[in-house]
Amino acid sequence: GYALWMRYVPVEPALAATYRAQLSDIVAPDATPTQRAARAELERGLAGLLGTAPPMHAEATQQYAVVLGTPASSPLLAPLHSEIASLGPEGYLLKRVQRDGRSVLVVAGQRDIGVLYGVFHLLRLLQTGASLDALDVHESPRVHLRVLDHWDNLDGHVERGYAGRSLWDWQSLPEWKDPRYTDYARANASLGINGTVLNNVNASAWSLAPAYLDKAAALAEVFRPYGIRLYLSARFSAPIELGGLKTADPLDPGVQRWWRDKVNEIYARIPDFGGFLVKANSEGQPGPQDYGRSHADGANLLADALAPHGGVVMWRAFVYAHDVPADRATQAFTEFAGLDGAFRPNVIVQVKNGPIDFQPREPFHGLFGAMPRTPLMMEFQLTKEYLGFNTHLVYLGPLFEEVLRSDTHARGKGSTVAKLVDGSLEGHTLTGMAGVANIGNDRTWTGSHFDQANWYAFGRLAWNPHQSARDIAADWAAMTFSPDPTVVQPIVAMMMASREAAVNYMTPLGLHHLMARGHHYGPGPWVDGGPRPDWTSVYYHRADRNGIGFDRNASGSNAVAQYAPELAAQYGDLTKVPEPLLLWFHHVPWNHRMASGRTLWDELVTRYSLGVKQVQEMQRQWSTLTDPPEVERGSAPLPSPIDPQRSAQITAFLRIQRREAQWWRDASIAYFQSINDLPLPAGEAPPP
Ligand code: GCW
Repeated sequence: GYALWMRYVPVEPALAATYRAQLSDIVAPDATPTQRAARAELERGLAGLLGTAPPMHAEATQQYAVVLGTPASSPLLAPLHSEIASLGPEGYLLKRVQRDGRSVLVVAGQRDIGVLYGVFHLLRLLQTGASLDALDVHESPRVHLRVLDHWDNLDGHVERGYAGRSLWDWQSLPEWKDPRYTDYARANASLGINGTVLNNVNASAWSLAPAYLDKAAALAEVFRPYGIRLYLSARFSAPIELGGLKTADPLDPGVQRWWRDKVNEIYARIPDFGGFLVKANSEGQPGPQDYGRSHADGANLLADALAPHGGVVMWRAFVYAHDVPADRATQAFTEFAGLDGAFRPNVIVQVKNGPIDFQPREPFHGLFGAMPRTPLMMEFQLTKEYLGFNTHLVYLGPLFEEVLRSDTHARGKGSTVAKLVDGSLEGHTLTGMAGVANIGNDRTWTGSHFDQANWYAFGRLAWNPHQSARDIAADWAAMTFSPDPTVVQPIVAMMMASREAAVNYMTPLGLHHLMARGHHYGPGPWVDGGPRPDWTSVYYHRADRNGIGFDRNASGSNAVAQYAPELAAQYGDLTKVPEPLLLWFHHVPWNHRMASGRTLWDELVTRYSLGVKQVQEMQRQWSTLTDPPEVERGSAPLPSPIDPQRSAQITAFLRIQRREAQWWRDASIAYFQSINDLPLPAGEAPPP
């Protein structure tokens, strides 16, 4: 699993012959580190896919069939100058052109990084068995900051990480640059990810100390040729902890000077440093409110220090109070919406996809659409904190797609979250998407083979948030396992059903945060004697003898008012709210009639059981690949298209998921039954 989706295994012989003829003799510059990275990737890819890499030349030859480069690096591309310039600094084209009476394949960008992206695109076409006959691809990213957020601590522990320890070996840096850092950069560049935040948002001030900046600078050197800028999470109180100041008040001139000096110190080591990510006044983290100042005051302090260098501040809107909130789902909106327009131009507010916390299903966050003058950046979580960690197969593509396609109605119908994130709705040029990384030092990188797909899907959607999760899954499956449709189809079917399965066996019909307290693995819908009422699931599901669900209407917390009027009307109306969000917005009697004709209670039980069945179906689909049926009586079984190493882990993990889906169903049903005393619908097995 180490090679991720960049396996470059031999393509089928007839196709290889066609590709070999089309890709013979390549002209590619090799003067800069990025040019060399593009060349090396192409050589490596073609050697693997086609058996041998065609000859590569720095200058044009008689017989060249492929040209890589920019108008500046290759005179052969000068005629395409304006077409290439229109693609922007990170864009590329893959195109057939006529040169000297023959057809030549061009992989070109305005800058070297575009060419590297183009090479990865070309390799993807080969890996998925696509035709190169009439290529005419023009690509540029729709989103500028495409960033992985690592929640990695300096001691190597990854908060909410299920893939081993941190990839960054702080102890041996800066002297030792593990080759794995380069593979990490290759994987990200293959998707167009162009930024990485090295350290946890629950940040240690020490990550800004000189010794750690030297280590970070060494990583930045590895990442630079791959177009990846480095960012750091900044602890708001660092001026006190590192600088010995008495305060971190953003309006204090001494504090302002400290941050300016610190930022200068960083840029002296890392000239292309991206900027800071900040979690402030949330879950005990220090912040501007400690001094009676606002989030805008705090963000602007850092933004002013970064502005002369072109750096940005990604200021998180995830704020979770010390005291017990009336409705946790409303807090970020309450604190941030009124600050619209108060942030410096180099601040982007980073908002989680939903108003609670990365649940299997949430409505989109009400801040999307409510702060038109402020660039908002999407934060998705790739590490599956609330979705079964690394053992449950849950492809997050459909979750991301559902959020991005949600209509905020901010500027009338069709104002999707994707259009806010790509800046097109409000005309913002500072745009971004962050994914909380699921990466560690596990051999598979992500703790399981299928979790690689979540890294992959995030990267592809950050490049273009309008893409389809299914298409992305198909590419991933072809590159990771085999382009053979008989392999891709069942894998894509498993992936596409997997998120809904998890919603069903964990939190159906708009339920949320029913996971066991603290670690968030497995069911815990009951009161568990925790220190705060909002740290137990009963705060969220509010089940009693009569009904279940969180009333977020005017009669309750009125969270619906944080959405556009059309949506507030829909979500607030029991007859119009989409059933998948029913119990998110309403407290509903157990005997409420659902669209299926069942009562709410019967529907809930049915959903829990359906989740288990969906996992069984995933197991069945997987087994068709690992135990292909005997062709006819007496004949030997066909060889499995999946190698035994990967198939063994996937099979075992599916077995765990099947058992734990059952655990979720049984525990949840038993618990709710203890409250409502209702019988199970006919045919439903009672929990043991
Ligand atoms: O989901 C919660 C996690 C915390 C995390 C926090 C956040 C980094 O349980 O571990 O802290 O969100 O997003 O800040």
